[in-house]
Amino acid sequence: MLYPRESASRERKDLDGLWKFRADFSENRLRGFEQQWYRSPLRESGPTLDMPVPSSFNDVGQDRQLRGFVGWVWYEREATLPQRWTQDPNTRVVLRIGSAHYYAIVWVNGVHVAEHEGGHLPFEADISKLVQSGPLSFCRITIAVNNTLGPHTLPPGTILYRTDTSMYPNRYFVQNTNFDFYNYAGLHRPVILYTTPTTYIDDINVTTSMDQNTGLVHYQISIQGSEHFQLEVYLHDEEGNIVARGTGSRGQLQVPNAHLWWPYLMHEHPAYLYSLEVRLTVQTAAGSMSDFYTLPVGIRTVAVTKNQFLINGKPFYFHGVNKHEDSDIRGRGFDWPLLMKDFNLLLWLGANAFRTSHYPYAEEVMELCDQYGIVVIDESPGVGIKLNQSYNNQSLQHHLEVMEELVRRDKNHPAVVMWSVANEPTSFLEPAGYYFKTLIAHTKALDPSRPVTFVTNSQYDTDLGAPYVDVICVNSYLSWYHDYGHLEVIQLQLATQFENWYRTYQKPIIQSEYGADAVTGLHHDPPLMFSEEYQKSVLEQYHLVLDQKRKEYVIGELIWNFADFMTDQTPQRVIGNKKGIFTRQRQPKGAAFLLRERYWKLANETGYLPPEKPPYLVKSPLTW
Ligand code: GCB
Repeated sequence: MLYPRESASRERKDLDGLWKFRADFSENRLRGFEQQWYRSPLRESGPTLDMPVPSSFNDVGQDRQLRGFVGWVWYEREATLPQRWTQDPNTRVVLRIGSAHYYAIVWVNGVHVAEHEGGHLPFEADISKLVQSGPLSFCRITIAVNNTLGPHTLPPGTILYRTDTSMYPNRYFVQNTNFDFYNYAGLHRPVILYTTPTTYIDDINVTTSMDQNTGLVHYQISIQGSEHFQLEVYLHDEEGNIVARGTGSRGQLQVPNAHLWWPYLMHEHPAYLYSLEVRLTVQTAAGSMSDFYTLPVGIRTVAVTKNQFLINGKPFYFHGVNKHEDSDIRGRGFDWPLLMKDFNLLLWLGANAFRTSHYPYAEEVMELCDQYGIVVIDESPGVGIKLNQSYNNQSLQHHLEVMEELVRRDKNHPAVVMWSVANEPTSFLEPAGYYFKTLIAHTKALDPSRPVTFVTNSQYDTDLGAPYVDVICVNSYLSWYHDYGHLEVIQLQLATQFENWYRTYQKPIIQSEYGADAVTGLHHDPPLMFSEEYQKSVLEQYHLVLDQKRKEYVIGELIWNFADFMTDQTPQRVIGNKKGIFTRQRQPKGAAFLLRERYWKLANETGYLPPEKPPYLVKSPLTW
């Protein structure tokens, strides 16, 4: 699925801003459907709130009930359309929702146009007929969103009905989940309208390889709307020069002396991006019609050996973070200032990679990773898969579809070097073997160019999914969730962990999570749990072992977590998870400085890098 870019043939209208909003507090949560709230403006069926989009609805207001609301919420907004969108029969008008968590139903002018399951991937509806059928130059968009998670959703959840009326009110229920982040909900990413001609470039698939110094760009373009068309493709370098050209819907472009796409800190000119300009021409009875789309292309290769991860044939060591899409007030809502702050912090830190724990991130994030050279392990929302029933056919089928949507969306990003199909499933349960075998094979079939993994916290000798992954990604919280306070056991336990996994599988290993909570500003020396000193000490102990094993087969370390983030309320969480090396407001804890020293040292040691840190030597991202 192509990211909606403007071009000479495509326009885009952003619908960000305040939408009308109502949560359906009726007992069965179905009043909105019973009364058909989509039929007429929302204000006519009852009171509404103003709700910002994109944003989670949870933390914007002062209402505790709305914060924890489970069920259907209704969004509505009217959009005025340019006349040519509604009058020109050769224009196709598309409504695109970047992410609606979790299940969404969409109406335009009261007519059902789309339904989508899954909170982290975009979906769209062709609404041309609806907006071109009458004299109206505006349309009313209604989106009902349900955040309920069940045994077969991704992530899974359970609704617990509390029936003891001596303890709970009538029909009382709570949403339970098996993951450690708040189930924020709403319209989390931009909602837009865009146009294409009625015959249009529907999708482009690009893979790249190298033959000596010549870059090879293999492309495949799919067209909708007509079978008779001409296609021209032009590959531009960063200066705008055309370096290769082709025709037809598939082919191979050759780029002599190609500039490769290198990760941040691996090359003095990281993240080199070419632009693939695609021009479609169709002859119609009314004359000729054109569509134009330009896709950024990074030429790079990825390969895995039994103890290395190779990018462009050179060993790559992941030194980075795990993130969340999470911040004050907006919850999981997309926000440009926050995004830039996060990227500036990654550059400052010397991080060359992150994992999209535990769900796909916004497309704008992936674009920035391409532009800055931040390598991505792209994870599906397969988190919290714990119960036996979450391995059944219905769950598997949905998981396969989610991987299809994810690969379709992110396949062209050079920054994405590996897919992660899940995080910490109960992969020792009997049905997990077939489940992960099928899921990983399917993902590889969708994209043979990238390795596939899932992140495990099971034991090396009982994990039934590990045989199918290309890279072992293992999480451990030594001296945190057990052996509390005993920093002295970390080195031995970590070395044992690595040796067991490597001996069993002979595959490269990433320490995909490790860390400790630290309440910012809380100090104690000698270090005690929850102090900044303890967090640093845990990291230091891990680093001693990582420094030995990275000479053998450990190919990366990703701290848990980049920043503090919101979770459900539990006795273990003090307004969220505090394992961030930055606070939720993105201010550094002591551990951030420790990691900064380490990451720059690692980059220096591997010899790729100018010896100074930003902002002095690295080009300001704003000029890239
Ligand atoms: C994990 C999970 C992550 C949690 C983290 C923690 O293993 O993958 O989602 O937040 O541990 O802090 O407990």
